Formats: sequence, C-alpha cells, structure tokens
Amino acid sequence: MFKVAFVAGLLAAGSALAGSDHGHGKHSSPAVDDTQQQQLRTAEGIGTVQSIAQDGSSVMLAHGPIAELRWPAMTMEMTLADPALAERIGIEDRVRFVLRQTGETDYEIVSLEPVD
Ligand SMILES: [Cu+2]
Repeated sequence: MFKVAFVAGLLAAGSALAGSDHGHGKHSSPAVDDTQQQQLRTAEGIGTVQSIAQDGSSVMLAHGPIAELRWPAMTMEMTLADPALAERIGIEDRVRFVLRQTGETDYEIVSLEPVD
C-alpha cells in the first residue's frame, strides 16, 4: 500500500521597497527604514553646474529628476570620484553626469562632461 503526500509550499515574497527617499548627501530627508537591501548601482543625470569646490572634491549641481533613483529635480552638492572630473567643466555649464552608489544613500560622480 502506498501513500503519497503532496506538500504545497507557499513562497512569501515580501520585499516591498518603500522607496521615495532622496537621502543622499546633504539633503534633509526623513529617516527611512534602512532594512531594505539595495544593490549598488549607477544612474545618469543632467544638470547645470552652480559651483565647483576649489579642491575638485565636489560640485554644486542643479540637477533634473533622476527617475532611476526616484530623485526629484534639485540643487545639491555632489562628491566627485576624481578631482580631475572638475577640470572639464565650468560654472553654468550644462553637464551630463553618471553617479555611482557608494553607500545606502551615498553617491559620487564618476563621469562628468559638458553637453549642449
Ligand atoms: Cu539631489
């Protein structure tokens, strides 16, 4: 006599990302639950250079919305991965930049070039 038991398993996939935070850098943003696991990623954006740190460590950018990161348009300081990036751009330049995530809410610019 045979008895076969069928076991049905339910996979509970409960990973809803509550992601409307824009908590990178100097922006004040409400603390968001940081238990979510984010993969380090890159994203591209367009902005206008407002100022450049003398040591080339950062630039102040008025950037447009970055949908991939759910960032609204805003003016903010962004760290440059390499001070040499600042040499190619000037104040008031319209630029295309690529961000690389360096921490949960931290990003740095790894590519920066003028566009028209
Ligand atoms: Cu921003």
